Amino acid sequence: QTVCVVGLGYIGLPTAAILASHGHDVIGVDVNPRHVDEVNEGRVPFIEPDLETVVAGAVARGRLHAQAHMPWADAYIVAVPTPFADTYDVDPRHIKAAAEAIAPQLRGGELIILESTSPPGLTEQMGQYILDARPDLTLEPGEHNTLYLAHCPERVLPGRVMIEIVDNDRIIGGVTDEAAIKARDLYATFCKGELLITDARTAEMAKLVENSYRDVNIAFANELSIISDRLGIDVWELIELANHHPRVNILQPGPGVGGHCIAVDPWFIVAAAPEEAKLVRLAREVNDAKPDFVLEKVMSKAAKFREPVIAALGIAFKADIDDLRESPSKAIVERLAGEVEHAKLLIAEPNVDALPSSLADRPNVELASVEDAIERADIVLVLVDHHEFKTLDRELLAEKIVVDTKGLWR
Ligand code: SAJ
Repeated sequence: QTVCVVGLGYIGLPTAAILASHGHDVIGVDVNPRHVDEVNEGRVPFIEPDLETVVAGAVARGRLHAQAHMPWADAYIVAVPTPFADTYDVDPRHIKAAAEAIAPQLRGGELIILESTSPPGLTEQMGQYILDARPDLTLEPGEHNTLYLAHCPERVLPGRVMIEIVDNDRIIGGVTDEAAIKARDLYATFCKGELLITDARTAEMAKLVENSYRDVNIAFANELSIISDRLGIDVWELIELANHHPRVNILQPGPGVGGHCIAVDPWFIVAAAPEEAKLVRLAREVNDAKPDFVLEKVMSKAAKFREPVIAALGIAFKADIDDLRESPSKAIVERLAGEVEHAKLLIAEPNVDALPSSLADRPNVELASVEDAIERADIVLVLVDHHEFKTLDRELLAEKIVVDTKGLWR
């Protein structure tokens, strides 16, 4: 079977590589020529453990090939970005472009799977984009010109993608029952988890609900941290104690919620049901406001110094990754650099070699080793629980003012 994977990013490329290593002939399509070239050389344009080995092997055996133009294939897997527009509703432009590129290639009988995170209805909308371009085709099953359309959301955790892509259970949402069965048969060739069949809308919603569940739980933890601060209680001890109850499992507070999934997906639910999605919206607002609380805390400490030196530990969006996108820690540091007068900011981020331009261009900001940053600082601000910080010599912190948003050094 020839499978075409559209979009060779964090999800598309691992999926293409795994399919190729399970006997499929895979063509990866990407609009970025640099991505295409790198993949054809067996390289990966971002960090993900074990991915490069599988990509290089598949390319060397001739099973995986990348190109810019859309080919014909028995099955298409679409994994392009679905960002939100200003209104918090989805911006479907990449889905539309993919659909319009696939449409002219189709002969009837093909399976088309949308993996990108989608608000309820987007899979059907993608089908409509295709049918608008190809009125000679149909979604009605059993005809010579039938297209089989399904939504199979990805649920892999960055950093564990190559394990989770095979081991996780998968939700398979067919626009028709026949499409769901065809999609299930394709995933069965590489997926060891359970393959759970439903309709496309429920599958779309299930993915959004999983990430919202986590967002609501983290918002609860973040609110508890603010309440505990007011009441003079150690929130980490509090949560640890409460979690001993067999039916309680509170997540951890932090400087806010980042990444491109948990901080985005709940908004699709809010956009789809604005009147009803009260708790989902409030959780987003609580998590988005957490950086303000951290900022105020640091500013009140900094006010005691004429020229405060602040060591900021971590700017990634979570522990032990190099991903700075949608990072609340990075946003906090940017605001500190702009808003605290005469402050000097020393940033320790062991996972990057250089600061992003939003920070690098500022005269009062410097990338430093964690030891150097702490030694020179008046205030030490912990923003990410990277493993390098956990094992630090506590002697370094004597006489420092510490603002610890991750409860590392309790
Ligand atoms: N965070 C906390 N406290 C916690 C856990 C996380 O503040 O107790 C913060 C993190 O620091 C980070 C953000 O939340 O800023 C998100 O991190 P994460 O590790 O919870 O999730 P992501 O965004 O890396 O990946 C999530 C995963 N979804 C779930 O666990 C339900 C992953 O399985 C999904 O595939 C991914 O979103 C996605 O692509 O949707």
